[in-house]
Amino acid sequence: RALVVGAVAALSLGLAATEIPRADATTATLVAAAAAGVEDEGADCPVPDLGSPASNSRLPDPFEKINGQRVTSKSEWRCRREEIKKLAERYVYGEKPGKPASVTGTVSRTGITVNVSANGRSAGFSAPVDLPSGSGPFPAVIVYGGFGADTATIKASGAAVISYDPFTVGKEGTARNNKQGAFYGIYGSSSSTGLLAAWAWGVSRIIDVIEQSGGSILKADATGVTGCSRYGKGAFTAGVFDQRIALTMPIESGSAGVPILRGVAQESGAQPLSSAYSEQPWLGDAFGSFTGNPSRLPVDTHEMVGMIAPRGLFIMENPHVDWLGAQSGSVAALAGAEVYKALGAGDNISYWSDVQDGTHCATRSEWRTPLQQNIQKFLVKSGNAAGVFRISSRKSGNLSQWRDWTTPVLTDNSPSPSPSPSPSPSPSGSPGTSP
Ligand code: MCU
Repeated sequence: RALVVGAVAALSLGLAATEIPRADATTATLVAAAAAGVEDEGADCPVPDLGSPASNSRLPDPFEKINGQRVTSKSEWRCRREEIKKLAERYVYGEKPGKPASVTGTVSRTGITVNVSANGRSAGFSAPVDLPSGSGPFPAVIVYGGFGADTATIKASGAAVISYDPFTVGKEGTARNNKQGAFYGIYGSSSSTGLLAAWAWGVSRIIDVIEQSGGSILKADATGVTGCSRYGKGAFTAGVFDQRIALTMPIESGSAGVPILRGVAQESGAQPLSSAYSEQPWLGDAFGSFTGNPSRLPVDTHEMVGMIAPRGLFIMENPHVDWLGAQSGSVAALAGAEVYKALGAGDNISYWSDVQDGTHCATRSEWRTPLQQNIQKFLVKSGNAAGVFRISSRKSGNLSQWRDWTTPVLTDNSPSPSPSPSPSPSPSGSPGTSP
């Protein structure tokens, strides 16, 4: 089970754990505040017909639009991101509906309640809150499940912990045609949306309630999300699909999480796609026709990483357990980091798999400092540490083997029919704009 075969060993050849500190601190400050005020900034973008998927054994080009043209400016990314979102929903996760007609609820110093009604149906769930010391209002980290996240460090860094039980929103252990939980109470037990998108929808509804609460206890613009293992898959998906989340921190997420889907399909010992699809209805029903041929997927998880850009992302992985596909995780991070770089936000993504303890979801001393730094930078907004890539030599992927595209140098603004001659050097509110 702990076998590392030829391919993996060869890729790791001669590589010690690498630490690549990122430069460009000024840009980081600008984009650190880049969490959007809305769940989906590109909701108004016209997305062409998604077409039918063509086979590609390498990672799809994140910068190539559905119409075949490449993105040339940062401002174009907003609508390219929306295309990726639609592809991700259609082929991987199933649809995550937007904010329902009615979302109400309460935020107290000890808990959050959420009540939703839509389609003539109602559902609700709640989540305990644990505040750090001080008077607040506080940023918060939504922690999926009850293990694997270092909640003591989260609180010591100044953020509240919201304990989210995703099973209240989408239960595990059901058949695909009989899904249960608050999400499926609204959208129907035969909804083709998988648990990960349903759980993400629940996170978005928690953020709706925080926004509506007036901000005296929890700040609405400083929400992070984390979780380990299946909850790492969930935390990643939540960050992908809600641009109000300022910091996404998936831990040891494995297949259906961060690792590229094309990669886990051939990484020795990694959880096969068919297994990830059938173990629980995590992914959308439509993914079922791709488990045997991920090359036909018109999207892969490096583009989900790109959907999180330029917001804070700290990917934590465990290279000691083959099942977790950490080599494919490193490729997702490296390829997704190309989107961050193109947006001038290369400093906002971190990846760390160089850890000693092989125990799945252990609390790890190696992650304490980067965890604290990410929370300070993106949630407390008091720090500006550079992102770090520390890829374990045990499971280090090779990006050049996986891509046939290059990273464009994006101009700041799209060519506009009527360019506005602005003398101001500071483009206000333009995410990812670098000086
Ligand atoms: C890594 O996450 C999962 C994995 O996909 C499953 O195959 C295994 O059963 O459980 C892992 C997990 O959630 O462990 C807590």
